[in-house]
Amino acid sequence: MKKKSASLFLILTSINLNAFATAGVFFDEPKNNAVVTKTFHVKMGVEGRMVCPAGKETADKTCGHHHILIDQKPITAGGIIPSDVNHIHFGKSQTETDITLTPGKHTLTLQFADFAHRSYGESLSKTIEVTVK
Ligand SMILES: [Cu+2]
Repeated sequence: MKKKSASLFLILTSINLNAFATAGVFFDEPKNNAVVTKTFHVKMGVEGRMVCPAGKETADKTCGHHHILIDQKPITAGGIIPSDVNHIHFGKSQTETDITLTPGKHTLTLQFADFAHRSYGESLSKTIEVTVK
């Protein structure tokens, strides 16, 4: 009997660790180092977390929304994401958008944050580089 509960505990623990380990955000489109036109389509993805609208208070830390930071670093966990031309919020749960940039190299950082736009930190961010023709 005792052995049985120990193995059940191990199974539950590994399930929890797996859920934690797979959480992350990614760009479906464009790919890293892609060459893009001045206006290009972006598809945002998240694994192990849920996309929820901003402004609706929830204690659920698996809930959040996407942000695209242009030529910026990820925001430290807990930091509020500014709202300006280089910090775009997708508070209506959007997962796709079009972005227009000037020619040359740019970085795009996808940053996940909670209902109050507080960053979930670098572990829930992803940075890629694109070259605009
Ligand atoms: Cu936001």
